[in-house]
Amino acid sequence: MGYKVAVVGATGNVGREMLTTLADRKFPADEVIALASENSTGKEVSYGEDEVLKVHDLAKFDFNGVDIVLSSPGAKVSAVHSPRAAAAGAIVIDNTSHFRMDPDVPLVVPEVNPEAMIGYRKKGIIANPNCSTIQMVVALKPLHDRFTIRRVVVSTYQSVSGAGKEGMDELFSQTRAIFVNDPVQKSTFTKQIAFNVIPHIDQFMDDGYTKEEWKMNVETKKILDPRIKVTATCVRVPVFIGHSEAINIECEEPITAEEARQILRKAPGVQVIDQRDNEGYITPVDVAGDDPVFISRIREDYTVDNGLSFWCVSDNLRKGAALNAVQIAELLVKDYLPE
Ligand code: 2RA
Repeated sequence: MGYKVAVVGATGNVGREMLTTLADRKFPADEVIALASENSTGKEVSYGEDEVLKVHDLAKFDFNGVDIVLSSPGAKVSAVHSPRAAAAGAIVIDNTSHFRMDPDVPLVVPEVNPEAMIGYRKKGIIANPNCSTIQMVVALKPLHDRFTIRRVVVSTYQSVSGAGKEGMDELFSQTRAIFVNDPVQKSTFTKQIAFNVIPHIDQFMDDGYTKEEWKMNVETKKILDPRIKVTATCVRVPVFIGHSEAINIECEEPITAEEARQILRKAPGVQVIDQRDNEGYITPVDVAGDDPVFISRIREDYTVDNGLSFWCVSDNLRKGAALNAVQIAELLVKDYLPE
C-alpha cells in the first residue's frame, strides 16, 4: 500500500524539483497532489517522464487522509499551512526557515543526524535545513567524527536559483541587456548580478551578518554539534544552479589532506573529485541535476594547528532542498511509518 503525498509550493523551483525527485526515486506514493497559491490553480506540473498533475489551491485543500507533505511555499505560507496539515494527521517535511530553530521540530540531514527524526512526533513537522547548510554539514560530518572540528570559516558562492525563479529570470534578463547594450533595460536593474557578485543574501542583522550567514552558524550547531564555531560570508554569484563553498576547518586532532581525502571518499552523500590539475576539481555547471555533495581542492592549512581547507559544490535545488526532503520522507516510511 502506497502513501498519499502532497507537494506544497509545487510551481516553484524547489517544488518542481521535489516532484522530479519523488518520481526519479520511485517514492512509494499511491497519489501525489500538487498544491500552490490560488493564482496557480489549474496550471500543470510534471511528475516523472509522462505524468502531469493539475495544481490545486492550497488555501482550499483539506489535508485529511494525506500521509506526507513536502512543503516549500515560503516561510509565511508554511507558518499557516504546515501546522494545519500536521493537525489533519499528515507528517510535514518543511523546507522553509520558519520551523528550523523550533526546539520541538527536528532539523534533519539524513547522512548527518538521522537519529533526530524521532522528534517529528512532537509537532508532526520535520524541518529541511537551508541549502548552504546541508551541503556543508554533509562534508563536515565525517571529518568531525574523526578529527573533532572546533571552528569553521566558510565563504559561499550561491547560485541565483536560491532566490527562486525570479532570481534566475533576473540574471538572464540582465545578462541579455548588457550583451545587447540596452540602456532602457539596464536602467531597471535594482542590483546588478550579471558579471558581478553580491555579498548579501537575505536580510542584514544588527551585528553586521546576514540571516543567511546566521543560518549556517545556528543550523550547523543544531544538526552537527553545538560546540562548533562557524563564521560565514554568503555571496550571490551569476550562476544559475549550484552552490559552491570554500570551507576551512580547525580541528582538535591532527589532520592531513590524504587522511581527509580517504575519509571523504567513503562518506555517505559525498563524491571526491580532487586532482591537482586542469579540470581536477568540481564546478557548479558540473553538478546541476546530480545528487552528491562534491568535494575538491583538499589541502592542509599550515597557518593554524590541525587546519584543512577544501572546495564543496552541490545542486542547491536537489541535495540542497528537494533531495534532502525526499530522503527524509524515505527514512520516515522505512523506519517510522507502518507498512
Ligand atoms: C538562497 N539559501 O540561496 C537561500 C534560500 N534558498 O537564496
